[in-house]
Amino acid sequence: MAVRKSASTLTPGERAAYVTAVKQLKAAPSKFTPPTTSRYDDYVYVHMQAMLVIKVNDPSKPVDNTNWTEVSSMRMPMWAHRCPAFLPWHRELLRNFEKDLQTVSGNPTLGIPYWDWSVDQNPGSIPWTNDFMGGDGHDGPVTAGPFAGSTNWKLNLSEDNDNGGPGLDHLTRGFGLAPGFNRLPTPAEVTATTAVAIYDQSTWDDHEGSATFRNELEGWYVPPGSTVKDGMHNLVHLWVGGNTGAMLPSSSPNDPVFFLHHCNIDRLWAVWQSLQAGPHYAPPAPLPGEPGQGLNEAMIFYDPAVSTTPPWSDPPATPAQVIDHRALGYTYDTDGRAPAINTTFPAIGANTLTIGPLISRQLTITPRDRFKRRLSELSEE
Ligand SMILES: [Cu+2]
Repeated sequence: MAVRKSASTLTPGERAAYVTAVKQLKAAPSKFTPPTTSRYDDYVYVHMQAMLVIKVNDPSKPVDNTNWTEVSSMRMPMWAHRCPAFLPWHRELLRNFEKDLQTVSGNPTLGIPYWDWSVDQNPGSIPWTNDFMGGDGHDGPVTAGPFAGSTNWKLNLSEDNDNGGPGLDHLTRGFGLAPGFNRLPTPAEVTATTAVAIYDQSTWDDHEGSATFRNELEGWYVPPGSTVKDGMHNLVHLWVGGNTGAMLPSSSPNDPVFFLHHCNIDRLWAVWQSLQAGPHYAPPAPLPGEPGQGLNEAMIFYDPAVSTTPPWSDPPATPAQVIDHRALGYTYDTDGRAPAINTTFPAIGANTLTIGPLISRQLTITPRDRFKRRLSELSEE
């Protein structure tokens, strides 16, 4: 059983062991057919396939930045984002990533650490130290730490932020530089999000008026009066990525902090389950035209048109199979601990579902980039 701990509580030895395991995964062979450059890159590839429709130029060769083309900048229908499966899909991704880390490190209890960004907000502290994730790039290359520069950490598969198509070969960040996304989520916002009783509900997407747990945790619903336009999960991607960073496009798992961020998102799903009566996932039945979303429906992790083997050998998990994280072989150091409730925060809209009249979709391309592209595309139809 792996214990997933707060990154802020790891010892220097635990930080070093985690970095070593991640780098071992970057040196391990791909399991896709055709292969990517490494097992780590398989996770980048799974995430890219979930957001874009891509084509492999030459299937007889490995898939890297010289061998793929963007067919569509937004996969529709969605597999993993702006939809109910957002939480179980990323849970399954992280579970397999963790199992791979355990295999390459020979440590069956290795757990992905989580970055509690509502608490650990200092850009000079954990997770950003030079013995762990490294630091800021100020809208440019990360210059320190184990993942700085393409010789230490090469991005073999990456998407350009603005144009689709291949991106940079090195890690970039821009803490807080995207206009309007200059801060991280607060403890009060975590409290408000976990107070929302309903997991998800029609319209089951990224509707800005849909105050469900999944939509608020993903970051599309933002309570009235907030100082940011996107919250929680989206806001963290945008804060780390800035205007041009690796955390913005579909290839965001290229930044190793992706897994620490999503580990915290996964933990908050577990915290929410301990607070709310449930149901802890919805919809119970498949959604017409939206594959991979029903409680007992297999989620989708790759496109058979570009890969002839799945990314991992398990039969594809359903949301129902991953609701209980302990049954998957890991716990959080916060399991069973009463979460801190911020009593000073007016829980605006918590426990109520407000879906406004169908909003007119706006055409606005900002550094929010991928995160808003679907709305802009819909308005063009
Ligand atoms: Cu994602």
